[in-house]
Amino acid sequence: MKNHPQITQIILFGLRNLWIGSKGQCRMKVLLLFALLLGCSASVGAQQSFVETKAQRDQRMRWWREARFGMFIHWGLYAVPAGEYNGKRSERIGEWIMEWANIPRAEYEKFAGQFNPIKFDAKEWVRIAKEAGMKYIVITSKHHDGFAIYNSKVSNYDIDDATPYRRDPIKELAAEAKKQGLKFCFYYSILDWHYPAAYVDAPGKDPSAGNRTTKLKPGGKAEYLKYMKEQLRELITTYEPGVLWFDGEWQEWWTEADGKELYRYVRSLKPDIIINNRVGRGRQGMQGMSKTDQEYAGDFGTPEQQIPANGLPGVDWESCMTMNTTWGFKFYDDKWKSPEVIIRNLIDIASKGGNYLLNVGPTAEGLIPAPSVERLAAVGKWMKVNGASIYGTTASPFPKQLEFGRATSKAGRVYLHIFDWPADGNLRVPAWGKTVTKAYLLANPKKSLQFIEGNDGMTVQLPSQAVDPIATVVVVETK
Ligand code: JFZ
Repeated sequence: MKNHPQITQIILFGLRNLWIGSKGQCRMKVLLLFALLLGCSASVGAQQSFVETKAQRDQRMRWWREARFGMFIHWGLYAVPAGEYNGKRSERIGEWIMEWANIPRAEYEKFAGQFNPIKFDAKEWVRIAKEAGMKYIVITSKHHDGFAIYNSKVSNYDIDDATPYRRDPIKELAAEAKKQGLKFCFYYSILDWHYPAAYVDAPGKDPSAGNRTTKLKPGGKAEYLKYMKEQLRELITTYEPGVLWFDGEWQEWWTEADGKELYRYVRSLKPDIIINNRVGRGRQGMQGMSKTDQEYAGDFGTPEQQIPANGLPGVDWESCMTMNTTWGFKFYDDKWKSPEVIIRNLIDIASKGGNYLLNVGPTAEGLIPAPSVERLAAVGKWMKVNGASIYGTTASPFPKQLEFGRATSKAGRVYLHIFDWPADGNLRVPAWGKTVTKAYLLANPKKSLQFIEGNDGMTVQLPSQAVDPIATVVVVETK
């Protein structure tokens, strides 16, 4: 609301003239009018508190756009069964076990007694993320199962009250993230399988088990909204998260108006916070983008387990992905993506102007699984050399997908990510309307590469062998 102060000034000016030019009873009327206008403008301000100028929005989104790479952490009671219940396993995701194994609430609650993450080490978790080159952490404060992984004062169903651990690991994690320079953020599920007013109405299902959708008993919605807001207030005021990443919004009882209202509420508690589009009803399926970004609540789109083919110019978005096939820990899921796939995903996403939120699912003991740690170390090794081609970059300047790999841009330069090394060592780069002044390998900036510019592009002479077979980065400086 940039115009807001100006409008107020104009109104005040008008009122001053009215005041000067009036007497007695008339002055009373002016006073009344003044009070009325004041009330109006205040309520407009509150209602539209999330309306901001482009410059204000750019400022708020700045760290997030520059970061490009974050760690998603799915950690909760589902790490106890770890994908197996009464001998039953599933191809489905681990944090949905209360749904796919049809576990009644009272049974699921018992996992709390076995959740004792004595090996949790906040410093180590943050170190793993930081070493990978990640700039922020988004952790599940409460997933669909309703269990709070932080110390919630408005619930006993949380790690501090209901588990033998009797501590708040999130306090330590938030503090450690801040210490090591990473932004600390929360996931929060609107869908809640544990809330008393929620029940399942589906054939063959326990009414208190998990389900894709739940219903709320009469009067339950107002009660639940109050509870949710109290938890969100705790999360925001205690841990000062940079992002609130909502989920579970596809419930039929959750409306776009609810989403807008929740968005405003969260922003009112922390004006510079960033909120994903799953707060409202604007998300279109798993591609995750809002139908139109002006109309729907939320600051960024959330493609899940996928990368939009052509990126989404002018829209902020973040692809969240797993490293195996589950978000929450499953002890038998060994379908790990290779470091090559993960690194190239990061590059692909950056080349399309998005962020990459890469998931880990720690165990009930508090450990990030070793295969995840290994892969993150490999990403970190690549990022140490090539991070400049990812952080603070914007999408590829080329109108068509490059044949040899991907590209990102920054003021005065383009980064070329070579996936397929040219057999003859000559990298053909299509023209993009800029005059090239210099080319070199990001891994070796002191040594310039020869290049020839033609009408339809340039050819860069590369070493005969790939410097990094996963992705070698060539920097091209332009006028
Ligand atoms: C959601 C969660 O359900 C999932 O557990 C995980 O947290 C992921 C990051 O986000 O994934 C979805 C989102 C939407 C649907 C299903 C799973 N849906 O609409 O059916």
